[in-house]
Amino acid sequence: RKLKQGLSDALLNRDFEIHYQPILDTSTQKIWSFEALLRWKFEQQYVSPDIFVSLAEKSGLINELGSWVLEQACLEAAKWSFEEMPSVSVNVSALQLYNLEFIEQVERSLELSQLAPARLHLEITESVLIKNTERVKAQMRQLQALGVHFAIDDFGTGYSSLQQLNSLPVNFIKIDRIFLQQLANKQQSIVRATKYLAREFNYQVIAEGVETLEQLEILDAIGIEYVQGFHFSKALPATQLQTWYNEHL
Ligand code: G
Ligand code: G
Ligand code: MN
Ligand code: NA
Repeated sequence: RKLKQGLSDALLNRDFEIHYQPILDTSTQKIWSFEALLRWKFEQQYVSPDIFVSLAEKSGLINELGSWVLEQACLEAAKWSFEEMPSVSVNVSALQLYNLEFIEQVERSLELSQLAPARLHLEITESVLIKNTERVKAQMRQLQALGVHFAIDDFGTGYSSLQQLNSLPVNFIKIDRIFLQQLANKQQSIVRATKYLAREFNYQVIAEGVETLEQLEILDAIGIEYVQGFHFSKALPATQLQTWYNEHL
């Protein structure tokens, strides 16, 4: 209960920070996107987003929180001056997509920030498509018509992923990092199969959780387009992105 009150207060005071983790283009090794990852400190300690995001979902705060993240991430991304013009990848909870105001929230963030819509990528999980499937897909198509891109996050860990694969209104598939742990044992079949299916259905693939050069080389050989992970960088405060960029790229 204390945590919930803290979260509610933090929302009033906009007492959150967004950190950004780079996603690179495998073939050029240049920056392609930054994933926005929310950070919240409660009583001097960082609380894991897994915990406070699900708390926000249960207590009805997720729309306000999600809307703030979206707006803030667009505003920050619009100020970036890296030559590649990276996109910003924002995690969106299923409950946000079920909200009828979601499209307006996205439009408002784009307008306010003047960010090119194609530079906004929304990461959703497969669970989004369990409920209200047709309405949610229609909403996603409407946003795609504006130029916004979608990625399926944590791919392979949810339900019915393969069955739905050919009808998802998404541009990218993000392979969950659990499948990268097996790369080292040379058991690459899940990543290879995902890449194969993605090619059939015209999706590009992002691998998250890349921690070693060996993993990177295997993913490159398989033809995975984009890579993210501690091998490159953890999520960094917005103020440290330029320094990281200057030192690493
Ligand atoms: O950095 P990491 O511990 O930051 O993130 C843990 C989990 O929290 C991930 O699954 C990530 O998708 C989720 N998460 C981080 N930021 C956000 C956010 O702004 N919105 C939502 N819905 N989830 C987020
Ligand atoms: O579910 P989502 O993809 O949104 O989660 C992002 C989460 O993955 C964040 O908690 C982030 O800190 C974490 N993460 C990013 N790169 C790596 C990595 O290379 N290794 C591990 N173990 N976690 C990572
Ligand atoms: Mn994500
Ligand atoms: Na993920």
